Amino acid sequence: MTSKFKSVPVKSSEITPYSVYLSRREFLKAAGIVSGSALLAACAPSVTDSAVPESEAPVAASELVDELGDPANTFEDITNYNNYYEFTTDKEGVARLAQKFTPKPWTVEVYGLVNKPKTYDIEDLLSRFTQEERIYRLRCVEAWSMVIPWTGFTLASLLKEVEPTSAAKYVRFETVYRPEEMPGQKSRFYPWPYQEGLRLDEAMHDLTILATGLYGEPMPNQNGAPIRLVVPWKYGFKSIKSVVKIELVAEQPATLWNTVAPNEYGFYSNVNPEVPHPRWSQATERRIGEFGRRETLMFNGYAEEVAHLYDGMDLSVYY
Ligand SMILES: Nc1nc2c(c(=O)[nH]1)N[C@H]1C(S)=C(S)[C@@H](COP(=O)(O)O)O[C@H]1N2
Ligand SMILES: [Mo]
Repeated sequence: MTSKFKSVPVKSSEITPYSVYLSRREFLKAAGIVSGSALLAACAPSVTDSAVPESEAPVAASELVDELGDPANTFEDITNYNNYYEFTTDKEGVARLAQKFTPKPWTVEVYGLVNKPKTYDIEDLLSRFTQEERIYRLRCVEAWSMVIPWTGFTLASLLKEVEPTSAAKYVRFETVYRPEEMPGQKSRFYPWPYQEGLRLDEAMHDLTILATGLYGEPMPNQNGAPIRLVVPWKYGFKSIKSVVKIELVAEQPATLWNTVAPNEYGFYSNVNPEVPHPRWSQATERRIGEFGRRETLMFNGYAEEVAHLYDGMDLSVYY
């Protein structure tokens, strides 16, 4: 089964807090039906239907899988295997180093080619914009991936509020610069602060969100607290963490990875199994928590929604 389900937004009232989620899982375990993540897949045969009250099992299962039927990674995996070079390049060391980071108070400045520039407090963003759950695949350029149940809101809803002018063609994002809290920012290898960018139509796409949490919890520090970009059809490095500035600009902005290694990390960086990284293949990936490898999907499985954005572009060149 392929795209029977869409990654449609859900009402915030339908979001399962992590605690409730856990107790449901415990319930399912007690009922003897959680013996492995495969059983949570929507496609799994429903041999246990009779043993499980209808209000429990199908709801829990549907909240835990993406639209392809792949189960979400565990909270444990998502929060202990991270790329966040401001802390360390050791993926398993980010969680500990990020504990000291203070995500509050926090403001996000939205400015540049807009009619109504505005600086938002994080509380503002949380109350003003409907928080939805989005279960997305995240595909790192290093060829590993996870499925993550984010909460957040569309970047489009924020951009509409500030009214980009007709001169605005791109959006530039910047991560906080706090070397005293982020030891990796003392490294002179990288041009801090981390920057990223999107074309305006990519930024306005409904799949593009500003995520404020995961598993119904506020965003963990190691995942980019208190607010980070998530662009699910692009390699993970485009999904910039701990954003403090969003600037509407006329020209394609510089990005950290494109500046450091332009031949390895393009501006677009759409997931594409057919275009290898100069140093490794992108044809397959390792899903964290699984054995073996899976085929990488064009646009990370979101082609139906986003391929039209790149009509006329030579996708074998625009890495
Ligand atoms: N500011 C900042 N954002 C960042 C990164 C980073 O090092 N710094 N790493 C990127 C990369 S390479 C990936 S794969 C994802 C990882 O997100 P996760 O740790 O929440 O899974 O964050 C991206 N955003
Ligand atoms: Mo990545």
